[in-house]
Amino acid sequence: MGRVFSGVQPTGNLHLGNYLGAIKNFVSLQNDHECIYCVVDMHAITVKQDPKILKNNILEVAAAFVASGINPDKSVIFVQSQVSAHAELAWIFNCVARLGWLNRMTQFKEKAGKNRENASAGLYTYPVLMAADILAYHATHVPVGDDQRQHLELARDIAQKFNNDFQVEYFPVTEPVIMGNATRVMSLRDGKNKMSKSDMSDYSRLNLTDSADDISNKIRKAKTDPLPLPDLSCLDNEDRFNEDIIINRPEAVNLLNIYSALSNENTKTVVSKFSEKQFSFFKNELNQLSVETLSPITREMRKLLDDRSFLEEILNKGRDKANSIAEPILKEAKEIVGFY
Ligand code: AQP
Repeated sequence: MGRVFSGVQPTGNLHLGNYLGAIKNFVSLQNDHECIYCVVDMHAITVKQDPKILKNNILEVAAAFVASGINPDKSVIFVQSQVSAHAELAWIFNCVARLGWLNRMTQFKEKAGKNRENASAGLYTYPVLMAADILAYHATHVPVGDDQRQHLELARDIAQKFNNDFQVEYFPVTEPVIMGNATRVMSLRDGKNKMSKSDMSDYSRLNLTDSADDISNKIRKAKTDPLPLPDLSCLDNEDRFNEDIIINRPEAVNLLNIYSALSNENTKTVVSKFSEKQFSFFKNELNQLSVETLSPITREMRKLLDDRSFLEEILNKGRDKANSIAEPILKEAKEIVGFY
């Protein structure tokens, strides 16, 4: 595997979905790859942010990276807006990407909602900036949650069209790395909706800043259905949840997937462990496991946020390293385009 790049937006309320779908995988990849992890603040301002809160949220994402186990001596950790190659390459890619491609992006449609005319132009071109983030480092692999799959396909299209338009083999075609049993963690209040930072209900998600009591309350109140936990007949030939249970018991599937991702046990093992048990029993076990996993991260994040100078040092070092990789790539891209 080549170079790994990924990012997290500093939009507050970092949650279990961000951890299991992305950050946990960032940690495991760093052992045998060159990894670059970014706090994508330029993406964050595609929707309105309070400047003071944004500043804090940037450090909070950096703290979450380090507290989760990303080693700043091994991996590059930096803030997107501090490396100008992202914005510069995004402009070139804005002239490569086609409007028709952007019109198909479902995340824009979801986030812009009915008030589309009022959405920022930045929200519309968000996936183009994401392509620039990745390709400014010639990254070949991008660990993300399942919701980012379509954006990564667009990054591939942009790389291919750039190469075709200018008759070069310059930008690599990036592979998404969507791994683990929680590639799409769903809301604790509604198993059909993604767990998300912007959900109005704090009970919909486990935040990385939650106390053990918060976690217990949220898991106790998590939506379930009246049946006991399913037996092994809910799995298909490949030991994955079958269509029927995914459609009819999304909350049970979600909680079992979360347990499986936290315990690093496969779906079959987890389903047999809780087969036909009551949710009250299962929720106690899930609570214990969630607290065991999240509390040390929360504690470490608090410690890091109390000594901001340590985090700032990591981000400064990361910015310089990121610049040293991206600058020559941007320079060559400009030459290919014909800039003087
Ligand atoms: N529910 C999720 N399950 C699995 N992975 C998830 N990710 C986000 N939500 C889930 C992954 O986390 C990484 C960072 O996400 P992001 O901060 O860049 O933006 P997002 O995907 O828009 O996150 P949210 O929480 O859903 O925020 P809002 O509410 O603002 O839309 C990405 O790799 C993402 O796939």
